[in-house]
Amino acid sequence: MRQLPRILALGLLLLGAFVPEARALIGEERTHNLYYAPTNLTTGGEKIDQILNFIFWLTLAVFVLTQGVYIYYLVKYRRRPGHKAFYSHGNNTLEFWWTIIPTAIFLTLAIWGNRVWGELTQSPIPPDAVTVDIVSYQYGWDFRYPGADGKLGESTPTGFTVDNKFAVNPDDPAGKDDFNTTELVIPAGRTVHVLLRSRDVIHSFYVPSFRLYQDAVPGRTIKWVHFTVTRPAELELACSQLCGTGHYNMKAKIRVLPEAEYEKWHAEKSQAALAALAGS
Ligand SMILES: [Cu+2]
Repeated sequence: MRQLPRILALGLLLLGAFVPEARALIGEERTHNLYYAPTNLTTGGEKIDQILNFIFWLTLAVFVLTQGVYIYYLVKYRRRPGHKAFYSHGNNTLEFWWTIIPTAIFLTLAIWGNRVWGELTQSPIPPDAVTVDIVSYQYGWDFRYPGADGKLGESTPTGFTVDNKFAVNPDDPAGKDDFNTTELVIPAGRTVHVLLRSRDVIHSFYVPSFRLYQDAVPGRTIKWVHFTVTRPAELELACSQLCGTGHYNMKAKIRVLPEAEYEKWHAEKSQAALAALAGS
């Protein structure tokens, strides 16, 4: 009986291979591009897709080329009566080129990838960006937003407690109107800057539709992740580092709203935070 969940999961997978309706039970169907990744939703994600697509076509070309040459010679030098085997000692010119060309290709990919990473993470963050403080833990996510003042209260990468789950400085006035949520709500068309922390072990902020993958490391605040989502969407944030027994269930909702709707949501939330403060 302990095997039952596994048997069920395997049955679902097999069913999914043949019955399209059953695929919905497993997850979102991914048929949008070469890698079966979900549709890209960020401005920066296009650059990541360019690299992935280039690698795909390059790999395909190399595969066809090498296998073609291999099969050609396999047939050409097959065993036949009257043809003697010839022993080759190698060819230095060929050795040279098939070392130089792959080296150049790998260097190009490394430099290109590094540049894109730099562009996406080191580019200046616009002043009107929405900042969200994200704290990961075994097994969930907490989100903290600045209130009406647009400023998050001071926090530290360590010092989390049961009562202070964002490790904030309680004396910082900027933090008085901040509010928390358990879902990530962000506007479309405006830059979002996320601060990533972890309360316990390494977790990972992974949103395939954003082409974004960044670890949250205990004792650090990761400050370089920022992105702009192109249109409203309902997505899921899933932890992508095996962080313990509850890892499979470490997820949170992501709601990307039209900007006006986001503004309304934010105003309501910060007013409620202020009202709670006045009441206490
Ligand atoms: Cu995790």
